[in-house]
Amino acid sequence: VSVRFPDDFVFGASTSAYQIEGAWNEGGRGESIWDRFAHTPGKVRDDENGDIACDHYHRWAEDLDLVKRANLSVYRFSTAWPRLFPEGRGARNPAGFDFYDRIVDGCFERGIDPWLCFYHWDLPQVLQDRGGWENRDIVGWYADYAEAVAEHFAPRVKNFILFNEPGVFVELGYHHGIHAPGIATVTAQGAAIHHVNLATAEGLRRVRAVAPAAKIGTVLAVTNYQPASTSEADIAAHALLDAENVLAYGDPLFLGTYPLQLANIVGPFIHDGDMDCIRAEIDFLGVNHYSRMIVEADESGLPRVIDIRDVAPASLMRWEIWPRSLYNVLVRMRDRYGDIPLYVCENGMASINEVMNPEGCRAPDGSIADVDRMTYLHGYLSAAADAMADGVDLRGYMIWTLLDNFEWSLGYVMRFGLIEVDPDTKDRRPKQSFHWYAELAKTRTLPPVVGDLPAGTLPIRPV
Ligand code: IFM
Repeated sequence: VSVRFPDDFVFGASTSAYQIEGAWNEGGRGESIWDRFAHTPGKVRDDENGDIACDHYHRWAEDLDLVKRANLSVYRFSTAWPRLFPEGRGARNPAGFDFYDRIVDGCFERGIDPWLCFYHWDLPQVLQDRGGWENRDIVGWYADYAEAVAEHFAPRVKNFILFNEPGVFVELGYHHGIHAPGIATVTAQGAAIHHVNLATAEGLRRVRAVAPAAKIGTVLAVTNYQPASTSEADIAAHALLDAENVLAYGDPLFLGTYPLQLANIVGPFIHDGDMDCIRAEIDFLGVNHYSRMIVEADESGLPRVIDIRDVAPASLMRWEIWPRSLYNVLVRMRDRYGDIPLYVCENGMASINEVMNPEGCRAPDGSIADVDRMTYLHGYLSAAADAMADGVDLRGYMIWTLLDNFEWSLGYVMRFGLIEVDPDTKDRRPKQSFHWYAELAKTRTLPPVVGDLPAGTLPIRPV
């Protein structure tokens, strides 16, 4: 039975500034924590960085042409805070505003709806020098920034996103130290969690005031964590990881509470009155989802994700490919937080074949025949349709991502794009999944996946 999405369901693509723009020191842009981190030897795989990335800063028109060619009605991008406010606060950088004006106007010229995300991890370094997300003052710094951006781009931009995946930048950047700014303490983790949540609520109020007609949402990374066993230790470890990564942000936003597991971590940073103003009446919730993760307790009882690469289908990220997990998280968000409109704001995969078997997945015309990605997308989109059939108010799907790009501490080896980017010339070449996704966006019906998975690929389990 073919799966058909409703006429008002939107298909789009998501990107983020640091991962594609490049031009890190052009056009008056200030330094971000990702510039500093990536320029520090040993922090990023092969010491790669986003200095040039996909050179989207110069090639943006070509990229928007590709979005149009893919029949997408939505382009989700993020503004780089240090490109707009090189000092983090105070003086604006007119060239930065001009750049995003070109993106927004360029979208309209092509019949694309631009969705603007204020924060996809590239904090101005000057603000990190003052403590970054550990400093409670960041609530005001962020709200001032988001308000200024919203004021400039509304009413042209009709959909704003407050944060992309706070759980990921806090956990990896302030708790485990493997992302910028590279801090690894529980104190930093607790402070950052609470300040991001206060910033979400305050940001919403301030953006709402200057863009009353806009839809304002935020985006959470919602992994489908499952305990490895019914042992008390595994269940507790699972609950802690789920609390740190998912509920730490969803619960304050929708319920005005923190999960019990975080009481000692976040508690010290909560001031009187905070919990009365931490809820935010957002208009939609973005769900970024890639995978299920099975969690066990390590020797000290702390959560550890089991590496399933050798026993289950997985992407190059070692993330399990199990489409049912998307159904699970969409239903969970609805059941826990109520009937708010949902959008999948990221979903996609880094192909093993493209890196380990590059010649084996080239079509005769030289393009990448990414049957694994199309199979992945077919499975996850079918799961999304199942969730809708079960009453989840899912309004759209934005793939991660348009272009092969800078995958943070893993550099350029993880290729999530619908479009291959030549590492030297930066020339763009659509993969077969690009055409597959364009067909879906045009017909709203899931196209069949034609072609065989390269030999040796573990089969993707059905939903
Ligand atoms: O590339 C990232 C993106 O920046 C945030 N969500 C997950 C993607 C893949 O890891």
